[in-house]
Amino acid sequence: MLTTQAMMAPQPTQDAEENVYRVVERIYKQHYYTPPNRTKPVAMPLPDLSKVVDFEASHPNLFEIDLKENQHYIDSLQAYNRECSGLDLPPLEQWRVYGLKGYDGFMYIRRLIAPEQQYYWMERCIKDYPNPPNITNLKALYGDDAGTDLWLRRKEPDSMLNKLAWCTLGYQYDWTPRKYHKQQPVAFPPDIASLTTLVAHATGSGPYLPEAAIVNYYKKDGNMGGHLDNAEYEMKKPIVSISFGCDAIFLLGGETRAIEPIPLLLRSGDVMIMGGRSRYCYHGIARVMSDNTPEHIKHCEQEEYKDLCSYMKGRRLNINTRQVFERE
Ligand SMILES: O=C(O)CCC(=O)C(=O)O
Repeated sequence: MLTTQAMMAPQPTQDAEENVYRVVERIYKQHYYTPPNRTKPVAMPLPDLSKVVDFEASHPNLFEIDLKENQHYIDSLQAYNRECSGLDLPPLEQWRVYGLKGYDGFMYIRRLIAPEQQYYWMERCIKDYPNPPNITNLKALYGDDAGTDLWLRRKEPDSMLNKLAWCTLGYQYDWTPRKYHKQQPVAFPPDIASLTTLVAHATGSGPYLPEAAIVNYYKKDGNMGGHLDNAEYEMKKPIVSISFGCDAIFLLGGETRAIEPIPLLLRSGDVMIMGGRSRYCYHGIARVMSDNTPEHIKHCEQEEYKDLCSYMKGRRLNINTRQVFERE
């Protein structure tokens, strides 16, 4: 059932029945529109957020998951001890994990990464991950040299930092034949591997071998269109997705675009797991809430992170990992 707001939104080009995902996406995504009697676009008011599921509040579709009832708990405790050193995560029994009714295999861990730890991850995303052998959208556009040491070169007149949109880690997806090449492994960052292996174990998806990841860099008011992530040969293992920076409205749809997506509010330091049938669902970022820069970024007190936090104002980062190949 579409909301009144959806019906008032500009009509999509395709049949709405086919494209309910896009109709909902437009509600949240649009910042400007041109009224019929005007030539210039005008700013839209903030969309109605009353339907957005906030994991910090109660919602009829949310339920809490007790990891101790999970048969993998003991396993994950061992994994925790093995993997957690240096990650500084809360003890496993303090993790707040939520499921979403109707979305098999979806889980959400609230505030897993504390603000002080978020600085570490944001720094890695901006300073380290976009360097070779990892590929960035800039390398794809401008060739080999582009994109290296973007942070160090950020004050140069031709700095490309602002154009950084994504970087890929580990196995590289080859867009021409649309596949990963098993014979061409690329080293995967051990810190992301430890974190996401632990998360997958603890939530019942172990063993998990993160082999490829995308880091997304969202600018002010950015978004990412609805899509499926179905290029991996191993689809039984989840996508583990971590958010940093501004809040965002994530749409979790169904296995076709005809199914109305549910809007979820993703916050900095939270981790989302898309396994089970949710791994096959359309999803995307309808809106980065650029006015909601978290306090610890807006008013960073740690000298060494001040520049980084100033770059992060109005922006969002996301790391998402996948196991690509079936392993015994
Ligand atoms: O930014 C996000 O949270 C979603 C990213 C995503 O869906 C993707 O990279 O495939």
